[in-house]
Order: sequence, then structure tokens, then C-alpha cells
Amino acid sequence: IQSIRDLDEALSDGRVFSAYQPIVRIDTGEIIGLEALARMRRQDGRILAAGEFQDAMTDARIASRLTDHMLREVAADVRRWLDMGIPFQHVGVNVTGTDFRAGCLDERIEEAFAAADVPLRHVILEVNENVYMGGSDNRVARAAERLRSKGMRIALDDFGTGHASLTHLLDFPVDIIKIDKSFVDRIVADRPSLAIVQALVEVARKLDMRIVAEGIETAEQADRLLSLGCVLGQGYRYSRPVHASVTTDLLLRFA
Ligand code: G
Ligand code: G
Ligand code: NA
Ligand code: MN
Repeated sequence: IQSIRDLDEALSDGRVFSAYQPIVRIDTGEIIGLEALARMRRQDGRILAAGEFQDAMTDARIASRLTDHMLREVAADVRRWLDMGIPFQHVGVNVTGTDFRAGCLDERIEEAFAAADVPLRHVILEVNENVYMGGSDNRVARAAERLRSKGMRIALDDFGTGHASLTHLLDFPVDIIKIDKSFVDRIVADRPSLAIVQALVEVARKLDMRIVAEGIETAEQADRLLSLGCVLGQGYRYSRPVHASVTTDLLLRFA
């Protein structure tokens, strides 16, 4: 794939960076966390979102290079926010099954944040259900447990879109459920979507997990989520993913 080489070169040239999307309290607008999202600046200057170079991430070597790079970028940005005295809570970093299976993910994460002197309680790992694809041994669950014992939390991303997602809550340590955008998209128009989100909120409450709605774009969606007891969310209604410097401004104003 051409994009593997592009991403490889971009990593070598320092053209890969992290954008951040705020996670907010829907009722107050307060920023309670961030999600880190990889961005690549092409030679011609155009910025590509992660979704535009996801093919390249199927290559295990590139995927792990990208992860290590993102961990360092994010750790450095968080260090800066802490140094500014911003009451920073947490940042979510996206990792894949490949990262887990490559081994020593916990050490790589630990090293990256220790180098920037950032405590791991500020770090959330966002994994989606694909983490289970290609091997249902519990190696992944054990790695996740190790990460948690070091203070990180685990968010199950895109929840509800994969296979047998509810069983993942049994087999895998999860602190946070992220409701996929596809449910939020339909929550106003469509009773079944509303019912499903309502059930997920209830499951999260009973299992002592936090729940975050993704892809909130309208006030109606936000109101509907609040009425169901889903208080945390992210989406274009609050902010698109933005550059670290813009994130600083947002944190100073809304954190
Ligand atoms: O940023 P964008 O909306 O294009 O993200 C598209 C997809 O890419 C999302 O599923 C997101 O989880 C994933 N993604 C974004 N940043 C990273 C990253 O740093 N590492 C990995 N593995 N996936 C990422
Ligand atoms: O798979 P994951 O949830 O990590 O994907 C996040 C992706 O969703 C990012 O590419 C981000 O840019 C995108 N995103 C975040 N909020 C919104 C939104 O409100 N609307 C749309 N269309 N995309 C969003
Ligand atoms: Na994510
Ligand atoms: Mn998601």
C-alpha cells in the first residue's frame, strides 16, 4: 500500500502529530478530558485525519511506530498542560489489537509517560472491539489488566458496533464505555436507538463504568442523552479535533 510508505516517511520527517477532541460534561460544557487523534501532514501541506491513513495501520511495524510516536507526542503535550497549571484530568490514546499483541505495550506506555513525568492516572487507553479479532486467548485481557494495575484506565470505543459486544464487558477489564456515533446519530429520530442507549447507560451504571457518547452534533441529541442520564460526550457540537495549541486555549477557557 502506498500509504504505508507515506506514513513511514511522515513519521521520520516529524510530520505526524496529535490533534485533540475535548470530552465534555454535556450539562455544563466543562472539559473533563481529551481524546488524542493522529494527524499526518502530507508533503503538499494537506493534513490527513487518521481515518484517511488507516490502511497503513494494518502493517504491524508502522502501527507500532505510530503508537510509539503518538505516546511521546501526547506525553509531551500533557506535560506542558500540567506545567501551565491546567487542572488536567485525562487523555485517551487509541491503540489496536496489533499494539496489544506486539507485546510489552504496558512498558512502552509506561516509558513514554515516565519520560515526560506524567502520572499514568492521566492516561486512558481507547480500544475497540477489534482488539479481540484474530485470537480469543486472554492474552489481551491480561495485558489490559497489567495496564490498569499501573493506573491507566480502559475505554471500550465504538461500543455496540462490533461482534458480541456485551460479552466483552465480561471478558475484558473496562472502565469506560464509549457509545458509538451511529447510535447518537439516530437517537432523536429513532426509538430503537434511544432504547439501546438507555439500556447501555443502565448497564454502565450497574457495572460501575463511566459512559461517554460520541459524535454529538446537535442540541437535540445532547438533550436526549442528558435525559437518559448520559452526562459525558464528545462531538462537533462541542469541538472538532483541534491542534494542541488550540487545545491549550480551550483548556484554559473551559476546563
Ligand atoms: O481522527 P479520525 O476521526 O479520522 O479517526 C479515525 C479512526 O482512526 C478512529 O477509529 C480512531 O480511533 C483511529 N485513530 C485516530 N488516531 C489514532 C491513533 O493514534 N492510533 C490508532 N491506532 N488509531 C487512531
Ligand atoms: O473510532 P473513533 O471513535 O476513535 O473515531 C473518532 C472519529 O470521529 C475521529 O475521526 C473524529 O474526527 C470523528 N468525530 C468526532 N466527533 C464527531 C462528530 O461529531 N461528527 C462526526 N461526523 N465525526 C466526529
Ligand atoms: Na477512539
Ligand atoms: Mn469511537
